[in-house]
Amino acid sequence: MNIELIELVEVRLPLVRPFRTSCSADTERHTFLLHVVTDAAEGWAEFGGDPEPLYSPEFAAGAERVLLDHLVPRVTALPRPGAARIAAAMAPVKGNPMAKALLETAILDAECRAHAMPLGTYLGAVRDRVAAGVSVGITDTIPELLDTISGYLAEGYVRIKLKIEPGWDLEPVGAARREFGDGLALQVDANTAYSLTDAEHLRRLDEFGLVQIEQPLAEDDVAGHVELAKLLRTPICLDESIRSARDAAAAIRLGACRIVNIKPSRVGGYLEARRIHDVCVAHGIPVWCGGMLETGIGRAQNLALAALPGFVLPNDISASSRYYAEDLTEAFELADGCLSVPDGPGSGVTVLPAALRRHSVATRKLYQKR
Ligand code: SMG
Ligand code: MG
Repeated sequence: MNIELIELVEVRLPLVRPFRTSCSADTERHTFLLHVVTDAAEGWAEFGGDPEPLYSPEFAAGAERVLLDHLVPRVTALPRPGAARIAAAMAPVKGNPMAKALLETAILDAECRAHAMPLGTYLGAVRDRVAAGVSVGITDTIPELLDTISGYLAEGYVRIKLKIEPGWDLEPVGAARREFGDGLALQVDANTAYSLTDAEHLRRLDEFGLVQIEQPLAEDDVAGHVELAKLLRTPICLDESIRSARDAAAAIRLGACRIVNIKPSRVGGYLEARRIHDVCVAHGIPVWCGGMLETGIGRAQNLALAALPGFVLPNDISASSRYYAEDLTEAFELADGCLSVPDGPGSGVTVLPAALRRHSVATRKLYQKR
């Protein structure tokens, strides 16, 4: 497979409702897609970060720079740039997992399409439907929150995740538990908003029977999570702290978490995501697939990953309508609390030209074969 063209398509899609977390507040998804054209097939991927480095240290303009100057030249210099060799070619460049994930994923998508193989099959999928949870942002009032949750439950989501931060934790969580009862699979995500000195306060969440508390402490505070885990009954799940299979192995061995949120973009792509899955399965640690408000492009690829056997908890992979009035691919719809894993070649979805035209704001060429 020879790469002929790599272009970046900057897109802006309005969100159907604002999404606020302890680290950011968004009313649109402003990101970019990577489109790779080879002599055998085309592939697509979606940058998992944002224009500002508020959730992850990477951000769109920085990722574009690192792709253009450092990653694309290394990968296009390979005689046969197959997905399995991309990571090694990019390894001399430190960090930047989201930028690396983008290039590897677009090439992997093209490669799978060239072999008429679904991405799920390539990764080792064992199911054709995936349980869909929904992540609920911080709202202005508790009635507004309960209203939002009630709408999602009516649609059939099988698990609710509430974003929390200091000042928006015990009250909204308690209100949700009282309103929807003990049967509701409820969990929280703090996006690093607390410190170990909040342990006594966080311990009060135990009474609400949460499935997990996600990333309460700073991303580099694995030792803090170890201490916190000794004080809480609620299982700790790590998101931001897990950047590789090695991180996952260390966090598990140290006792920093009992659950892992695997986000392919954050960990450098689907191949490293699969390695994290394998490490967790080997240790009996349940995993689920996180989300970065992906359009249908990233969503389809996340569904392929979430079809692996260790993804035993509902995922942050919701229907297209949870985020967008119009998606860039055919809309993903919820059926019995699940989304279907696409079974076509590669990610199995087609980017709709008219939708892409409506939501793209710029296209920039990163490479063209001469
Ligand atoms: O894609 O459904 C989705 C969003 C899920 O809450 C979600 N993602 O920390 O897990 C997380 C957040 C990160 C994105 S908001 C900064
Ligand atoms: Mg999270």
